[in-house]
Amino acid sequence: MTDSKSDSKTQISKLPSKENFSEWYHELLSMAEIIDNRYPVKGMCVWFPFGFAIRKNVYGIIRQLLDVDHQETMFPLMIPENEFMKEAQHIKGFEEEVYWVTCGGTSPLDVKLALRPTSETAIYPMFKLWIRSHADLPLRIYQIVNTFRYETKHTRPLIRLREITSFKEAHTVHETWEQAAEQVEVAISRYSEFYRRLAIPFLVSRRPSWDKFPGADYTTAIDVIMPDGRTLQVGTAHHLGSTFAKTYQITYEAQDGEQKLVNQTCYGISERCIAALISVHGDEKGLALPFEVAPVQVVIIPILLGDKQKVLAAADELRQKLQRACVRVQLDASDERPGAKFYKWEMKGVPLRLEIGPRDLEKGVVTLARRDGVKKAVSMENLLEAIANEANDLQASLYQRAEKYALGQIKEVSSVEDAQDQTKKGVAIVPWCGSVECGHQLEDQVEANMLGEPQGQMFPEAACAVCGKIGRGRTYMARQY
Ligand code: 5CA
Ligand code: ZN
Repeated sequence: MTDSKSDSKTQISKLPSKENFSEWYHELLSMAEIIDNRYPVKGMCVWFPFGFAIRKNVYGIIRQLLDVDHQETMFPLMIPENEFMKEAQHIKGFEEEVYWVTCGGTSPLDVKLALRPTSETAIYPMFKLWIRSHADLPLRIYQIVNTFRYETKHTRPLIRLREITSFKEAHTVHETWEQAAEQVEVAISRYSEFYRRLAIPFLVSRRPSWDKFPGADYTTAIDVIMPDGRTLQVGTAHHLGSTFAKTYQITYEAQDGEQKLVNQTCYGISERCIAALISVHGDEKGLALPFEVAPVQVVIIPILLGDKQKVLAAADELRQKLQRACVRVQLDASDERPGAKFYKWEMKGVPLRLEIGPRDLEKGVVTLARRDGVKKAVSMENLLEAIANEANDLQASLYQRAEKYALGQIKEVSSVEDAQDQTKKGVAIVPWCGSVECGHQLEDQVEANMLGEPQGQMFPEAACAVCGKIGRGRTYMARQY
């Protein structure tokens, strides 16, 4: 992973075309040094330092959005079997996915310990102890931890892991069902803001009843359309009602002195958000990162002609100036040719490149190249301002390009046949009466998943694609990751 080694590697191997999305994705993860997939346990991957720096910046945004009114905390990784086995629906949903710790050294454990697949059963027994009265509510906490799921479907780095390393789970407690429902909306709006900051367009839908979180009253989900037209669920918010409150006896003393069951929500995001970031913005040259999350925001490439020392000194002065302004900047003064350097930093998704040569110096300008291809000369004097502006424009341009693609992948259809065609390349919006029976038939006949009812949209009357009943109901359908 020394510079010279990775350079020689990047020069000989070329990134596959994004048309072959799966190959492109896997190659990019290693060429851009995000994830090393060679760890010898299936579904468990290693973050390269560069990938981890992206993660740090991305999760910094999540923290910023939640810290407004949530408290960050940390619960143990292991859950005793008796607590884990209390909530029947939850057990049913997760029992095939749980890793169990059964021994301490050579002695069998009295009580088996589950590695958390998610943390309801670790957190809620403690909520029972923490919550006494209405004055303790609402309670909003979150943690960013690793969780373990023995996934049986095909595993993929960042997308379907057996060790999810970056599981952000929030858990909230409220007096009434309606307050918890409002919290689900708040969660979705925070996630929406999060994905806007990553310049990623997304869909919001209410999952059908058979696909909601085990133990939830309902689940609202955020999905991203990937480059192959399949969707990736990148966040979910669950209304848990009083299901877990009953199981774990979480009650509070209401204003009137009565003991009442609490209402709860939980919502989660994993490193799938980084899979979406990479996949939506990346291109044939590699990663393309929004300024806010790029580990290197600006790279300076000296064009070493003429008085090399003078150019280098000017480039370093520039670097210091940007560093003082808190820009994550790197000066690439290595012996590589400028072309090889461009290639290397484009692969890493660096948003802005500054080229500085003897002629630029004479004119008091630098050449600024944006990762989306826009190139211009900017004066040294206004450089900081220009960087801020170009970072904003790049953000808008990344979003526009992604949105144009996403909109092009979504189509309203009216029949099962058209839904089948459309889900081969993207997302179909299909008239659905809302019945479970028609829902199952749709999934069978279309051979795709129902993401559920689009949120925040109104549709004209149409006939259910299965039973013909007239109504305004719709469902998104897609092939899902
Ligand atoms: N306790 C709730 C809310 S935190 C929960 O576990 N919800 S979940 O099961 O829907 O997971 C939250 C999110 O984690 C999912 O929406 C999905 O984006 C992501 N996720 C789920 N399983 C995996 C996996 N095996 N690998 C990577 N990400 C995953
Ligand atoms: Zn129907």
